[in-house]
Amino acid sequence: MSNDKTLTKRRGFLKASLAVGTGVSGALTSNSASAQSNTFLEIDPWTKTQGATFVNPPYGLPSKYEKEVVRRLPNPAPIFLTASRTPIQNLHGIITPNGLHFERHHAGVPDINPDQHRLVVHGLVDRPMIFSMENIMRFPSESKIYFMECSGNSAAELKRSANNTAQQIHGLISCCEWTGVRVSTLLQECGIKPQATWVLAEGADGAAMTRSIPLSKMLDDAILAYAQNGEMLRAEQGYPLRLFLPSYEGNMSIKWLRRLKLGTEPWQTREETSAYTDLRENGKALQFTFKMEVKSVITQPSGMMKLKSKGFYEISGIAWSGNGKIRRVEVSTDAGKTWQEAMLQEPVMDKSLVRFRYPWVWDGAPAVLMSRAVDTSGDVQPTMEALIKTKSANTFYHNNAIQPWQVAANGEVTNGR
Ligand SMILES: Nc1nc2c(c(=O)[nH]1)N[C@H]1C(S)=C(S)[C@@H](COP(=O)(O)O)O[C@H]1N2
Ligand SMILES: [Mo]
Repeated sequence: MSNDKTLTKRRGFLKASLAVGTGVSGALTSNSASAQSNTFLEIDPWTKTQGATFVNPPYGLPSKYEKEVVRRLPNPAPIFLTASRTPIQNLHGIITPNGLHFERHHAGVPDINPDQHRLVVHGLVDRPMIFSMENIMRFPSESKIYFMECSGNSAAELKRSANNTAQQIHGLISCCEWTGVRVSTLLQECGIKPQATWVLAEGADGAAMTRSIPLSKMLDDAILAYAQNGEMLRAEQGYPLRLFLPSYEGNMSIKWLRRLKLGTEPWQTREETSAYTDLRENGKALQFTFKMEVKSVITQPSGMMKLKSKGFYEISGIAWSGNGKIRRVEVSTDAGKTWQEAMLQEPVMDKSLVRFRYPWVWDGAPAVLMSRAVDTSGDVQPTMEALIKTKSANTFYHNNAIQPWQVAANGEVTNGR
């Protein structure tokens, strides 16, 4: 179904809710009623005086009424506090504000003075080099909007242990405009030896996080990023320099990047042997499953929210795929029996989050809401049952299954079965 048709359908929905006097039209009626009794036009105290000037510190903060919109730990909280999650259910559009970008670090956040930071490029290159931040920032740059997802995102939902928010289940996903230098630009400066096929990337944190990356990916779209959403990286995102590998599992986008080494095969580091592998039924583990697969999640309404009354709701959420663009998102309000096409917010970009919207009139009966994304490669987001069947019951990383949200008759929304 085209977006035009979806629009026509949406108008139909609004008409329907007007006819029964609920939802949006209900809200509009109550406003005009107060206008008639003249209370609506009364002048509020904050309109009668001069407002405060520069109440915020020079670097501004969100409104004090938004203080609940923060990064949070998963529920139940783990023993080691190693990740905080993005409040996806409170965000609009596709961009994650810098203060809300999820964090995942294996040995805390190092304090690095950019004047002292160095990036070493060595191994199978013609000219091994050491770059300062000043050197790196003199190269031609680019800015691109990309999602990043931890491959452990949504893992807890494979067991469905607790009633949780979208943030606690799926909050290891963010999307920013990343600015930096193409890795290919820097590697060309050093000269790539013809035998080179793999690159080792190492971080300067206490974990010295290290991963092997195919040279072809490094020469394709990899960025040495120093800025996110218009400002220099946040310390927790890898200040002053991180590797950014669009569409690959977040783990490979090495933060606090200090070293690139070119070689002929993967180095079999800790993070590609003991972790970040996909255990199959036969006890063998798949290595190097780099790409994050096609996925979507409804963020409004979602877990632990409550629908206050019957009537119109805009179902809205985010979709993404490591294969490229999202082609279509379908929404079901009857537990997957029937599916309708959602509207995709333009621009629909490669390896970026996409916002989808679908108009819904809730009749007050229990309902199950689901979204299913399809990407331009033709991949379709699987159900949890299908995912476990094709992958394994041992699956932990790379859970891209459909998330059902149950709406109870009292309006409570849960992920629980
Ligand atoms: N040096 C270093 N890089 C790292 C990590 C780390 O612990 N140390 N964590 C990785 C993991 S598992 C993920 S999911 C992403 C998270 O990036 P973020 O904290 O900016 O969201 O960084 C990756 N890069
Ligand atoms: Mo991760």
